[in-house]
Amino acid sequence: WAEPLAEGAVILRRRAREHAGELMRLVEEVSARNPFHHRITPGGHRMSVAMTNCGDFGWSTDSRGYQYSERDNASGLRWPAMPDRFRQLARECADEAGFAQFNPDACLINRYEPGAKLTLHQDKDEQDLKQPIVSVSLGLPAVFQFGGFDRGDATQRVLLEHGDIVVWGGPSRLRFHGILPLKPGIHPLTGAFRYNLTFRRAFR
Ligand code: MD3
Ligand code: FE
Repeated sequence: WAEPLAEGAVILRRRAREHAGELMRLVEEVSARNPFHHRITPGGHRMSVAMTNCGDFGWSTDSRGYQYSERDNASGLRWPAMPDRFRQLARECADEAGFAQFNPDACLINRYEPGAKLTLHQDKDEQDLKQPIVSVSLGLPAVFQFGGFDRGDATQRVLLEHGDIVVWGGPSRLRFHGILPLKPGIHPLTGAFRYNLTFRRAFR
């Protein structure tokens, strides 16, 4: 069932649960070709979240900054194609949330180990900020922080659990958000990890 979180943000609780096995198998296929990697922020910090991508473009960060690129700088290889099942699920969920014709060209895959976190940030490296982002959470639960339009604004906390899908669009697209340090645990499908897939339209 769809619950609004804020204007433009809809949570589809457990929406991906029945697809989780297949999604994780595809995550394994992608990461077998372009392994998860702890990238370095422009400020010189190693990210606690390990990342890979699939699709025409992938998001990454290095000393030069944040960017979408056709190749993985770490390996020099192109990103693996976005599996049809990924694209189809992202599109269905965007439709359910009221964003028609979503056609992602990038899928960032984040892997969280115990203690891994994402500090409050905005996603604004995409060309058309009218396009939503669809996020799929798999494995261990995490506390998501959802803020306002300024870094210092109050934040709400939302638990994101295995199979939860959130569609972020409209005015919510530019809200600050982050993930608190992951609590250790064991999930039957993903073991000691949490995975998050974000489907994006990087370029018009
Ligand atoms: C709200 N990922 O990859 S997913 C990210 O769980 C990111 O890995 C988190 O933030 C994760 O950039 C959170 C939920 C999410 C994704 C994108 C958003 C929330 C968002 C974009 C705008 C507003
Ligand atoms: Fe983000």
